[in-house]
Amino acid sequence: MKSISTLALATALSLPLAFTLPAAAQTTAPAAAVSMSGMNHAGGMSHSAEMAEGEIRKVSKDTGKLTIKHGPIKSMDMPPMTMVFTAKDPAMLDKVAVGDKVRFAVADEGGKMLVTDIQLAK
Ligand SMILES: [Cu+2]
Repeated sequence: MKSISTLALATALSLPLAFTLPAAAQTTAPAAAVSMSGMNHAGGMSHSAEMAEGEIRKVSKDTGKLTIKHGPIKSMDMPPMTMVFTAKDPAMLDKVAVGDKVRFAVADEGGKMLVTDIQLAK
């Protein structure tokens, strides 16, 4: 029951994207490509939801920060590196431990790198 409604929601969310992309490609006008990359920067909703891979190096509960050795993050134009992120929700710090392999979503909030979602990877 629960998984079916989740699937329906995911389908509803992904359908508009699936239709938008081929439609934009069909116009083949350079302007379409420019406006699309512009939208990615301005809105960035679907892009920042993209999950990056990483490994937890440090959990700082007092400051609410996570040090993550991460792989490339295309949406942030970042090569693999180890860096400090701020956890959007302090509860995230209880879900992970040093050495854990994780998948996480990052958002750039006024220059501050925010982990908006994190989950353990196998
Ligand atoms: Cu980085």
